[in-house]
Amino acid sequence: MAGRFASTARSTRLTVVLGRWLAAAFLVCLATGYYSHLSQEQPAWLTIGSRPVWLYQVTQGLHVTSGIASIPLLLAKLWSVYPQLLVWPPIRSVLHALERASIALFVSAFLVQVTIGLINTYQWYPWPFPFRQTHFWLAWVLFGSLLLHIAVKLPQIKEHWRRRDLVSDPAGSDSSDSDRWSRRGVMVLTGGAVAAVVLTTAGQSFGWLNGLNFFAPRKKQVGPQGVPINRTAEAAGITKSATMPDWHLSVSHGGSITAFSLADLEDMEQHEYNLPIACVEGWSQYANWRGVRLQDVMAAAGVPAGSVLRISSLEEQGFFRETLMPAGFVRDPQTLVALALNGSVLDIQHGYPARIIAPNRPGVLQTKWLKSVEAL
Ligand code: HEM
Ligand SMILES: Nc1nc2c(c(=O)[nH]1)N[C@H]1C(S)=C(S)[C@@H](COP(=O)(O)O)O[C@H]1N2
Ligand SMILES: [Mo]
Repeated sequence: MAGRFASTARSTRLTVVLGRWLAAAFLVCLATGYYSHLSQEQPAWLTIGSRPVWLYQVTQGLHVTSGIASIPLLLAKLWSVYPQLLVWPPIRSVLHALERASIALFVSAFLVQVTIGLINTYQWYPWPFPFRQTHFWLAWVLFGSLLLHIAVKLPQIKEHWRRRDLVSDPAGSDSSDSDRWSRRGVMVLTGGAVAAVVLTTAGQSFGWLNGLNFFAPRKKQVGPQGVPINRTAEAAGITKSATMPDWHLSVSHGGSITAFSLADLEDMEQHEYNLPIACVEGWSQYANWRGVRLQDVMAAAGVPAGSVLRISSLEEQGFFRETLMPAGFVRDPQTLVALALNGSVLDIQHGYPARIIAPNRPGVLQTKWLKSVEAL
């Protein structure tokens, strides 16, 4: 593989080392992605509990951060092998064709996956397909094609996994000191790129990096009452219905319906907890939420303990107008019908007159502008 593509910085060892880092980022992404999926689907065979309160915040912060880190790693790895993508003849045997097809699938799926993921976190949906479903199925495609890729490349991986330096061209290794330095240079450059994209975005999820958060879509402490928002009251079209004097929360089970006015809720015992909003898009923020325990409201309405709840918003359209809450979250004493945030009445942007805030719940399920709760 000589000619104009030959760069002495490329080596199998370099490709394997980059692949290890990329695989690590990918596996973190895959595991946390599936955890996010399960947190939202709450399948019957798996109970995801309400503790620790920060679990989803950490897993989804890791998801978006490791996903962002994987982008420069993938590009560096592609750079390290791209002369091989152009070899001639393009296909040498059936096995070779399969190998190339699996790599083509993996690389293109990866590029699509990280691109739509990143664009989604900026709340831009320029494509006609549903993000979540596409991202979910691409994850399986990636997992499958990665296993195939690793199986095919196992000999090279084994040979170069433990080498001490980055020098390793199998055929007649005449790597010089300067080759070694340029390979280290590639690693330093790649590490620098990873550090740069991670450090300037991860502050949206991890508070201690807040000062460096230049590029993430959300910043901590920026928003009404010092908390970011995703969907505004105007976009949700609830500014009228949420400020009607006759607003009430209606709780139903069996045939019975109980209506709680805002004054009724304010008259009940109030509790305050420091809990995070942890958006599926990676940003998160702790705040002091004050209100009535959801379990107290349910008890006052005569809802049997252990019921699953369907929680509805005043919002008439949109994905998040309705959520199901498993009994484990209803039972948690920190799960609130929140009326106040950081010491003052809930801003309309945060769900006035009342919203749900529960520990260890994906942000999308923390329903704002409550209208009704139905026990199923
Ligand atoms: C190879 C990399 C990746 C894999 C394998 C992966 C996998 C997943 C999976 C399985 C889910 C759950 C989908 C569901 O709930 O059905 C998910 C969710 C998500 N991922 Fe990724 N992801 C990757 C990269 C990224 C990147 C780079 C970003 C953004 C920078 C990103 C942003 C998101 C977001 C915002 C969600 C939440 C979607 C929602 O619930 O609405 N992902 N990911
Ligand atoms: N009714 C309703 N509730 C909602 C949403 C919504 O669009 N409609 N967005 C959710 C999302 S995606 C997040 S991250 C949180 C954000 O909460 P905040 O605006 O109070 O910060 O609210 C959730 N509750
Ligand atoms: Mo969100």
